Amino acid sequence: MADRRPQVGMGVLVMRRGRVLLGRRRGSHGEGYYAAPGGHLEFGESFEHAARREVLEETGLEIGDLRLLSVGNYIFNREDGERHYIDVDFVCEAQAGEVQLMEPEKCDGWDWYDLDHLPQPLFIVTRRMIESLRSGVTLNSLSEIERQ
Ligand code: IPR
Repeated sequence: MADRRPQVGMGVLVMRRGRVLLGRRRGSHGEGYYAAPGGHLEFGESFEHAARREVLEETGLEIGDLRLLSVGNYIFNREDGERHYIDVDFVCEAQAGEVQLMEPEKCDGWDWYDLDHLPQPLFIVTRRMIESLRSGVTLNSLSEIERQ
């Protein structure tokens, strides 16, 4: 079944003055969990284009140079079944400009958080991204599939 194949997700840890941009997800799996901006890689799209597009679409922010942060293999439980994602995640600095809530149906609101005072609960992908930021480890385990 083609629709049972994994999809490719993208996450971007956007930073400004040492703080990270997170928002509480709504209307999809991981509802109620705080997550970094991100979404699906579109057909024929580069990682860089997808990352810049998703951040702009969701927050109105332009971002600087991107650095690979983490890669993960995730399964999400939803009422309509499981979704399997390979997520490729980046970190960058925000460029000048105010953050805007561009997709209120997908997020309760964006805010900047100190790494020592992160909101809870964190979306599993975002938790992994922050762990990677702290540890420098891009891929935790070749054999593990993480679930939320
Ligand atoms: P969209 O494309 O709706 O922004 O996707 P998303 O935020 O549900 O993210 C999809 C990939 C994640 C959940 C691993």
